[in-house]
Amino acid sequence: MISRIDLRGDALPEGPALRDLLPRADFDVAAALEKVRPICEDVRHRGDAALIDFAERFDGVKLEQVRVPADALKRALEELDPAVRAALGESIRRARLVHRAQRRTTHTTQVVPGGTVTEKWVPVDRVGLYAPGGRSVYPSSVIMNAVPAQEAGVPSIALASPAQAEFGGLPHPTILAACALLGVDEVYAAGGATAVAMFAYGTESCPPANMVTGPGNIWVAAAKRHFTGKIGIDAEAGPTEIAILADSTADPVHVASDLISQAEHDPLAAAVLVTDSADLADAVEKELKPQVEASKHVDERIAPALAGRQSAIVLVDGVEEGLRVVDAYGAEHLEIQTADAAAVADRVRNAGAVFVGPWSPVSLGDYAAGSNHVLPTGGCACHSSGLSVQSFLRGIHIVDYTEDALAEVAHTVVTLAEAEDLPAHGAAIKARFGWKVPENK
Ligand code: HSO
Ligand code: ZN
Repeated sequence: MISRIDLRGDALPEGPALRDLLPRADFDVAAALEKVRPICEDVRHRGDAALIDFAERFDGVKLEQVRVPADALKRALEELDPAVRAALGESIRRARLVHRAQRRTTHTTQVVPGGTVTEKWVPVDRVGLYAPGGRSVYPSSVIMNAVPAQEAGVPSIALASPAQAEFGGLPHPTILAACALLGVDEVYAAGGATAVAMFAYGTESCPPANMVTGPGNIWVAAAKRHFTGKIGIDAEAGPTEIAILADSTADPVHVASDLISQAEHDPLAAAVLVTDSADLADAVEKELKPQVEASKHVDERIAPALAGRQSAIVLVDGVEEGLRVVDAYGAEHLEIQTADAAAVADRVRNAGAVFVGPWSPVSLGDYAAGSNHVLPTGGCACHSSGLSVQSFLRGIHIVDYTEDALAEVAHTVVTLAEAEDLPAHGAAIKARFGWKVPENK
């Protein structure tokens, strides 16, 4: 059901060599790029007409318009199961608490008397959020994208999600209801690469956005890569990953259920247990079987995800070695289920999010911890963070020097300009002081 990698005994190799020993899904965005390019070009040239044609081809529904009418959003919220509405409300409330605390404040540094640099944080003007359809209809992801954008103060927020034939060409009603709850009223029925292209280029009905965020399949990731440099993106989200660093104190029932919880997303989802306890490894493996059998999405997702080359139980000599392994792996989600879990978690350097101890499972973070669940996958946690208020802000430096403050540093600028053979840079300083470098006072 799940393979084993035994790294006990010999010393662990360093960084990239260690990473090569660890399991990971193939997720070939480059190959998908070729297919995505003509789709993006078509949206660029034919706008809404292309979106309507692609919805017919990919989603099997003939749209009259791509923009979702306001009354459809209102109706979706009215018809939403009250229990789901309350749960979404609580999820939003917690996410707001955490994301509001991430807001940045303007800060001014006085470098010298009369010379200041102010760092001002400005939200991007317009953001396009993407919510997948098909296998993954996740209103929780609408929350995880919209809340940080809203808390960052983005003035214009739109959302796209695939047209669903069974709902008359509208996106899934729970996605619409989540939008209505969040106050996101600009919604489009567009899916995959076509939605990213719609936001990147703009169409007759959708003004272009500066940035696109949100999870999606390989086509969404490829479209984001296609537009990198033209618009901002969050990350090329790949299949979900959970890594668990556990010792003999961990409960195998919890460990198995948490591995399965993320395997439930995708046949390419990764579930990795890193442990120094062979007994725990055996117990988890034993526990997986009945739990998998009792699960819902076994054949299409859970069983292939656990059996795939991206999932494994990795045996190590101790928690210290385990820490090195999980740092080399850089998981999207990392659970620490060891004695003194908080101290171990504190030492983690590479992970999208860390879940500490037996009462902080990943599925809590997926829905209602207050943390964000849009996190770096595929080892990108080694250089990137998950979605946050910061993702939607730009820090602008405002440089304000007086004549005296400039005179004081003129020599430094001129010297460096000459060292770089850029004398016009130095001249722009001298021009202000009678074409000479002012004497230092
Ligand atoms: N675990 C997914 C997010 C999600 N889970 C949405 C449930 N719904 C990636 O972080
Ligand atoms: Zn999940």
